[in-house]
Parts: sequence; C-alpha cells; structure tokens
Amino acid sequence: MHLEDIDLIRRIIHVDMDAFYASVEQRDRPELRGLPIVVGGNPDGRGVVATCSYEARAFGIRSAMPCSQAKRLCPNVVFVQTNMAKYKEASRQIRDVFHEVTDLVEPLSLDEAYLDVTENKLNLQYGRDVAKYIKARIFESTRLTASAGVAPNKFVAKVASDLRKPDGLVIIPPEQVADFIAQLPVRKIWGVGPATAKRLELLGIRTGLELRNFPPDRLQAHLGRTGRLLHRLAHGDDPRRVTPNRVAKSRGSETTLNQDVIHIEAIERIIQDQARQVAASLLSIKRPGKTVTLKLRYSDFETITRSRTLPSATSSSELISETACHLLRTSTHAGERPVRLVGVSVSGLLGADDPEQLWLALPLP
Ligand code: DCP
Ligand code: MG
Repeated sequence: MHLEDIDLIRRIIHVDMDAFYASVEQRDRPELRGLPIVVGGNPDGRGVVATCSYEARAFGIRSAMPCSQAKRLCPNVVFVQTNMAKYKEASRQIRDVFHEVTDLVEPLSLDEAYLDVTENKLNLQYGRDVAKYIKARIFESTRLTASAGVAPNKFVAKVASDLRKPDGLVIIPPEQVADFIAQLPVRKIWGVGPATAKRLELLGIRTGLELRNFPPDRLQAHLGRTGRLLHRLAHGDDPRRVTPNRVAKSRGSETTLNQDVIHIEAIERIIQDQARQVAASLLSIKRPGKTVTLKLRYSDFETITRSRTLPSATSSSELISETACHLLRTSTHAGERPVRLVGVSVSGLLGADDPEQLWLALPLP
C-alpha cells in the first residue's frame, strides 16, 4: 500500500441481522426460545422455509428448503407464520440506528445494509468502534442481535459479517485484505454465482489466491467483462460505492449533550438551533414537511419521540421550533428528568414533483 492511498481507504460496514424473522418470533414468544423453529411455510409440509432459528440450523434446515424436508430433518420443528408488519417495524428501527451513524446507508433487504462510515456522525476513527456502537444500539432498540463485518470495501465487509454469526463482529483491516481474499473459495467473491464458479473451476481456479495469480488477459478471454472485474476484486479492489437508494423521507438534527441537562430553557435553545438547521436542509431540497418530531433520550437511556402533524407543510424554522418546544413542554418529562440527547426532525415531506405545494417552501417576502 502506498502512503498516498491512505486517504482513499474507506471504512465500510456490512450489518446483517441474525436469523431475522425467527429471532423476532422468539423475542415476542418466549415459549419459542431455545427451540428449533421455522418461519414461513406450513407444518403439513407445503411451502418453503423463509428462515429458521439457529437451533433448527443445527439439524441442517436452511432458508428456501421445502417444509417437508425441514420436517424430515427435525420432526419436532415448530412452524410459525410470518408477521411481516413486525419485521418491517424492526427493520425501520435498525435503519434509524444506521442513520444515527451516517446517511451513507445502502439497505439490501429488510435486515441488511452497507454503511460507509469513513466519516461518521459519531466522529469515531475506527470502524470497529462504529460497528460496536451499531450492534449495541440495535440490541438496545430491538432486543435482537446483528452481525457486522468491517473492511475497506463492500464485498470483504459482507463476507466478514457472515463469518462469526450470530452476534459476530469481524474486522478485516486494509493490510489483511489480500490474505483474507487469498484463502476464500471463489464462490464467496462478489459476482461469482454457481455458473461462474464452475467455469472458474474448469480453469483450475478455486480460491481467491488462484484467481489473483491467474493471468488477467486469459481471465478476460474466458469470462469477458466479468473476468476483468473478478481480477480487480481478487486484488481487493471493489469499485462499488455505498449508494443510499432511498429518497429522503425526513430531515433531522440531533445532538448528544456533553452533560445531562435538566433546565428546560437550555433544551429549548438547543431545539431552536436544530430547527434552524432542519429548516435550512428542507429549503435546500425544496421539500417542506408536515410532521415535526421531537426526540429525547433521558440520562437512563430511555428514548422517546413525540410528534405533531401541522395543517400544512412547512420549512419555517420558527414554526418547527415552536412545535417542538410545545411538545417538549406538554408531553415529555424534560425539566424533571435529566436529558442526554435532543433531536428535531421533520417528516411527511412533500414530493419534489409536487410543484403547486412548493411555494410553501419559499420564505415569505
Ligand atoms: N428470507 C426469506 N426467504 C429466503 C431468505 C430470506 O423470506 N429465501 C427472509 C427471512 C430472513 C430474512 O429474509 O429472516 C433475512 O435473510 P438472511 O439471509 O439475512 O437470513 P437470516 O437473517 O434469517 O439468517 P442469518 O443469521 O443467516 O442472516
Ligand atoms: Mg440475516
């Protein structure tokens, strides 16, 4: 590695929840804890397994397996219906945690996302510390465990997050990336599906090391563009950026205080500042919003949110601030319980393609 490359090295985290649907069910139904359970499908053997608990995996049961086979592998397995609304709620909670850290979040599914934490809202230098924070906050907010991988690129981070499941944390620092990739079976490399793996095997390539040492022009002759990409990936060069693919649904600002604050006036001053930032942000995207949310975390870490929906969308810092301060005084314990975090956000944003409404975003003459 050259010294001048150091600034280019990114810190990517891949987070993936453990046995996601099954863990939600075991959390909410204590009688299922410790048992082999299958979520999805049908006890009479129809349908397929969406996922299963780690206890069921010990019997060889896996996602996408026919339920009849799951039952043969473990006759005592308990079949549980899916509850999508619950999984979506948990998914929303983990995304809120991700956005505490960075807005460079790329969700891959309900239970999985990449984050680019090279710069992060926590101002933490090490990816390891950011990942620990994320895992702890996910558990605090959902009572579910997640596994995380930290690496300089997406594909290595994703492989890493899978290595020590459940509740795992694997860090592959830049100087270990080459050795890490060298020992991987090729099917673990991003873009290598079963068909490509077979073609690589015919060329005598089974590991990352063999892929790396294979002449790139021959690889390209056999596999075309995929060959060129695989050559780069085998050298730890994953060109893909973390790209947030969500349209912003809200804009917010939050502050963890240096000291717990009890005086309500002091909290109001913080809210006024935050409202100004949020208003500026709404103006910059030309999308006023209708719902103002105040978030407080008390000194014992209990976290509450209080929201109020206005008659029409706004991007006025005064109105946002007044609404949040009203919520503060009427529906929180501020002034009685010490507060360690304050946040203001606005959601229910008008669509950018909603031009009639946009004049609301403009400051009054
Ligand atoms: N899922 C599904 N059908 C599949 C695979 C997954 O419905 N064929 C759903 C159920 C899983 C969720 O998606 O709970 C997340 O998928 P994962 O592949 O991340 O699997 P799990 O989270 O269940 O387990 P793991 O701990 O291996 O991540
Ligand atoms: Mg998962």
